[in-house]
Amino acid sequence: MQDKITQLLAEIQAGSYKALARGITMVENDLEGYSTLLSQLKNTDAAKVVGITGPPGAGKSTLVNALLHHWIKADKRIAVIAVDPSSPFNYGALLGDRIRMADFYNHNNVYIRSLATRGALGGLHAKIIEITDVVKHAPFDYILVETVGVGQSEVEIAGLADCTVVALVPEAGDEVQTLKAGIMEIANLFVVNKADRDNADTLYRTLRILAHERSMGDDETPVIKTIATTQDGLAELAAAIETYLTTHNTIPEKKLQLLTERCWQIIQHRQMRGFNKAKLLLQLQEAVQSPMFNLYSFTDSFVENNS
Ligand SMILES: Nc1nc2c(ncn2[C@@H]2O[C@H](COP(=O)(O)OP(=O)(O)O)[C@@H](O)[C@H]2O)c(=O)[nH]1
Ligand SMILES: [Mg+2]
Repeated sequence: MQDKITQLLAEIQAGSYKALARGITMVENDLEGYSTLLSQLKNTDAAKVVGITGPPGAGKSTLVNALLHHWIKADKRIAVIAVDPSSPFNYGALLGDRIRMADFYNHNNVYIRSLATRGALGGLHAKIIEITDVVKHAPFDYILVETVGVGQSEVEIAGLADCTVVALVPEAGDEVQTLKAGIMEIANLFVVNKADRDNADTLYRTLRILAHERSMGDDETPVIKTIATTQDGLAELAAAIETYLTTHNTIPEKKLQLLTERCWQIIQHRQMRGFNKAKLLLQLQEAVQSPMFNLYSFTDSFVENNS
C-alpha cells in the first residue's frame, strides 16, 4: 500500500490528471490508504487557491470559465473545484457547471472536478480542505474553488482560499444593504457581474461605500465590474487577484489564523465521520411518530449507534 501511495503521489506531482482523479476519489470516499496519502502530501504553497463565492446564478461558473480563458493565454495551469449545490432531498450534483466550463474540458492545462455537497445543508463539501490539499500536490498555478455562498460556507471558503472573490449581481442591489456582516468580512475582492444589466452602477457604488466604511484607513476591498459572458473586466479581475495574492501572501498572523481554521475544520469533519444526514432523516421520520419522542435522547442514541 505504502509503495502504491508513494507512486500515486509522484504521478500527481508530475502532472498526471488520471493519478490526481484517483487521489481525489480516494480522499472523497475514504478509500483504503487515503489517510496515508494525506499525511504524505508535500507542504507546498506553489498553487494559489482562489475562492469564488456568491449567490446562485451570480455567474460564478461563467466567471471561472472567463478566468480560465484569461489564464490559459498566459500559459498558466489551473485546477477548478466546483462544489455543486444539491438539495438535501435529492443528494445529486447538478450538471450546469460542467456545461458552462465546457470550453476547457479537454485542455491540457486545465483540470476540472465537480463535487456534490452531499446534503451538507449549504455548507462546503465535507472533504473540500483535504481534496484541495491533494490538488495542491499537483503542478498548478491556480486552484479555483467555486461554491455557493449560503451561510456557513462563505466562512469556510475564507479558511480555504488565499484570495476570496465574492460575486454579486445588480439584482442583488437592495439586498446588499442587509448582507450579512459575514460576507463583507470574507471578501478580498468584490465582483459586480452582469454589468451589462441595469443598476450595475448602483450596486458598484454601494459596494464601494461599504468597502470604504469597512476599511478604517486600511486598503479598501477592490470592487470590479465584469460581464463574464463577454470577458469584459476579466483582465482587471485577474490583475486584482494577482495583486491581492502577491501583497497578502506573507502576513504570518493571517496565515496562522487560516491554518487554525483549517485544522479546526478537519477535526470537526473527522468527528462527523460515520454520520449520514440521509440516514438521520429516515430515523427521525420514524422516531417522531412516537408520542414519547424527545430530540435530545434521540440524538444521544443516534450518536452512540453511529460512532
Ligand atoms: N447578461 C449576463 N449574463 C451572465 C453574465 N454572467 C453569467 N451570465 C448568465 O447567468 C446565468 C448563471 O450563470 P452561472 O455561471 O451558472 O452562475 P452560478 O450559479 O453563479 O455559477 C447563466 O445563464 C449565464 O450565462 C453576465 O455577465 N451578463
Ligand atoms: Mg455555478
